[in-house]
Amino acid sequence: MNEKLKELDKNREDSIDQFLTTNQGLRVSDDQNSLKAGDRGPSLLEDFILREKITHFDHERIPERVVHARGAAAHGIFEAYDSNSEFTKAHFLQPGVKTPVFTRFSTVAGSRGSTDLARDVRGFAVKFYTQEGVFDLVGNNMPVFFIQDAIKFPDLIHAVKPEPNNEIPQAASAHDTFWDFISITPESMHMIMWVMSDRAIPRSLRMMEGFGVHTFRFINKEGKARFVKFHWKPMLGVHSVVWDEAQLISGRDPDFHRRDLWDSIENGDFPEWELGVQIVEEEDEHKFDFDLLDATKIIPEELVPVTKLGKMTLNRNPDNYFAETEQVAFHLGHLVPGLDFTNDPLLQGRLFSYTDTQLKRLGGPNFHEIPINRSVAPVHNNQRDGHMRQEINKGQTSYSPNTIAKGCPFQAGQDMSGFTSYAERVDGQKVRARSKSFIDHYSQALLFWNSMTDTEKTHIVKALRFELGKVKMEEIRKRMLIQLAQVDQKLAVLVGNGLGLQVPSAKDVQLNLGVPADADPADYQSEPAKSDVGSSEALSMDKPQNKGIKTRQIAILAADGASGAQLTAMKEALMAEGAMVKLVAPHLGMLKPDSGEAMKIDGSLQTEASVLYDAVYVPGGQSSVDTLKQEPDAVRFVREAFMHCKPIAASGEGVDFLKATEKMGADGLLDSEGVISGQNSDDVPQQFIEAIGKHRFWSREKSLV
Ligand code: HDE
Repeated sequence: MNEKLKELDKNREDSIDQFLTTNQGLRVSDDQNSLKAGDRGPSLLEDFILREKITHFDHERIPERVVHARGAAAHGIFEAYDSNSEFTKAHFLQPGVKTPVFTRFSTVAGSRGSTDLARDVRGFAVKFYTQEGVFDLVGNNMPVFFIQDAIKFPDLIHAVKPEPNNEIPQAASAHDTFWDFISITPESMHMIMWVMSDRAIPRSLRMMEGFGVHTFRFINKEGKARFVKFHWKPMLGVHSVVWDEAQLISGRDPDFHRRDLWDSIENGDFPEWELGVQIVEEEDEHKFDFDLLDATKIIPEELVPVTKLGKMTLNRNPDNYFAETEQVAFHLGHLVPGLDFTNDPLLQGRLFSYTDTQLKRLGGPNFHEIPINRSVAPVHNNQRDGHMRQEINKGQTSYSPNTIAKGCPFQAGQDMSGFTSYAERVDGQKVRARSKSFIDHYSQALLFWNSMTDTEKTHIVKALRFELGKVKMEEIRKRMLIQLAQVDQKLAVLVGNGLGLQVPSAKDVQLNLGVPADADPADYQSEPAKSDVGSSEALSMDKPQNKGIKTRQIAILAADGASGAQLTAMKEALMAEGAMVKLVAPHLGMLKPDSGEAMKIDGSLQTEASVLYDAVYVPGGQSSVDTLKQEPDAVRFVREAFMHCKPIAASGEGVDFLKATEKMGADGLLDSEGVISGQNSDDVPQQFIEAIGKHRFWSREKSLV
C-alpha cells in the first residue's frame, strides 16, 4: 500500500457489523419512523434524529466544477526512470523514486451527470504526493488550447456551455454561441482542429495521451533552467471511437469511460502511462517560428523528441466518489523544487483561478486538509482557523518571525529542499497587449490537418459538418468557412459542401474580431498560414501502434446450439492475449452449446449493443445461427460493428449469419477488410486477434477527401 493510501486509512469508515448511530455516536433504535404525537399525528420538532438526518441530506450538494464537472479518478503510483537528474532536482523524478498519485480525468463542458462520450477535450489532472509536497500536473488530452490569454477564458466557457436563456444543449459544442465565438477568435483554430478530430471521442480514458499544454521549467541542482512541455503516453496506444458510435454509447451507457476505468482497475488491468518531456535549452527559446509562451502551439516532436521520465500506474479505485474524486482540488501552483512556470499568459491566469475556485467549491481556505488533498510531506505554517479547520495547532505563536517558539517553523534554504522561484529577469512596460510573436494562428492548424490520414481528415470534415449543421445562424457558418479557408481551402470547401454553402471570401462577411477601440486591428488578425508547414507523424492516431489486444472488449454473439468447440477455442485464444470476452445471447441465463457444458451468458441483446464492444465473433452451430437470424437486435449488433469499422469474425455456420446481415443493410460486409470468415475455424482466432490489434478498418468508410 502506498504512503498516501496508508495516510487515507485513518479517514476510512466501514459500517459492516456496526450499529447505526447519529453523528454524535448515539445508537439509533428506529431509523424508519419519525417521532410523532400519536401514530397518525404530526411529527415532533424535538425529533433530533429526524432533523439531523434531513438537515445533513439538505446540505449534501456542493457546487460542481465550473468546468471539468464530470470526471472519474483513480489512485496509483509514479515511478521515475533513471536519467532525469541532469534536468531537474525534483525529488519525485530522481532514479527509482516511487510517488503516490491520484489522477482525475474529465470532460470539460458538460455537467456532472452528462455523458462521457461528448465531443470534448478531456482533462488529465495528476496529483503527485511527493516527499517535497504536492505537485499537480493539470493537463488535457490535447496539447494546445483555444485561447492565448486567460482573460478570455470566461468568454470561451460561456460560449460553449448551454445557452443562458434555455440551458440547451448539454455537454455539446454544436450550437450557435460556441461557433459564434470561435468564428471571430482565429487563435482558436489550431485547437479547433484537435477538438474536431477523433481525439475528442476517445475509446477509453486509458487510451488517451495527456499534455501539460503550457511550457514549464525544469531546474537542476546547479540551478540551470530548461523549458519543458509535459506529455503522457498511454501504454495501450491512442484510440478513439467514431462519432455515430459515440452518440449511441451516450444512450446505451453514458458512464462508458468511467465504467471502463473502474472495471479495468478492479480486474487488475492497471492503466499505465509514461511521462515524458520535450526539453528546450534556455538559449534556444527564440529558435522556433512560434512562441514557446503561446499555448496554442505545439513543439512538433520531430523538432524536439519526448524524453521519458517515468511511468504512472493506476492501481486502485477510490472508495468514495464524493470524498475523493469530487473533493480533490488541483492547482498549477502546487509545485515542488526543480519545477517552475513560464510567462505564458494563459498559465499565469490559471495560477489565480484554481485556488479561487476551490474556495467557492469546497467552501473555505482549509480544502488542503480534506483527506484526498493532504500532502504526505508534513505541513507546518502560521496559517490558522477558517471554516472546518481540522488541524489542532499547538503552541503560543502563529506568526513569523518569532522568538517565543525559537523561530519555528523555520524557513528552509535551497539545500533543505526550500522552494525558490527561478530568478528569471523580467523587464518591460506595463501594457495590456498581446505579443506579436503570438500572431500566426493558422500554420499549426494546417500542420495538424496535413498530418492526418484521409480517414482522419474525413472525420474532421464530418465533425465540422455536424457541429456547424446544428448552428442556426447562417452568418456564423459562413464566418467559420472563412476561418477554415485560412487553414486549408479544400477543408473549407468540403465542410461547405455539407452545409450547402460556398466558401465566402473574407470581405463578404463582416469580421468583428473583438478588437479594443484603441488597438490596431492588424494586431489581432493572423498572418496567413505558412506554406511549408509540413506534417508531424506524432499527431496522427491512424497508424500501426502494435500494442496488442489487452483489455479489449470482445462480444461472442451466440444462441443455444452454438458450436461449443469453436466458442471455447475463440474465448481461450482471446483471453490468452488479455482480451475481455463476453457471451451475448438473446436471453440471459445459461447457453446450451452443441457440445460440452452449459455456459453462463454475460449479457442479453436487450442490454448489450456492439457499440459497447471492440469486436464481435459469431461461432457456428446451425440452430444458434437460425435463432440469431430471427433476432433483429442480433443483426443490428453485427451491422453496427460493421458500420463502425470494427473487426468481425465468424466460423462454420456463423458465416451464414454474416451473409444474412450483409443482405440486411451491411453491403460488402463479407469482402471487407477486418472481416474474418472461415469455414476452417482453426485459423479464425489468430486472424481475429491480429485484426483486433488494428482497432478499426477505415476502408469500409466513404472517404470525403
Ligand atoms: Fe482549467 N480550470 N482553466 N484548464 N482545468 C479548472 O479548477 C482555468 C485550462 C483543467 O480534475 C477549474 O478545480 C482557467 C487549460 C483540468 O479537478 C478552474 C483557464 C488546461 C481541470 C479552471 C483554464 C486546463 C481544470 C474548475 C484559462 C489544460 C479539472 C474546477 C486560463 C492544460 C481538474 C477547478 C480536476 C479545472 C480554470 C485553462 C485543465 C475554474 C482560468 C489550458 C484538467 O479553476
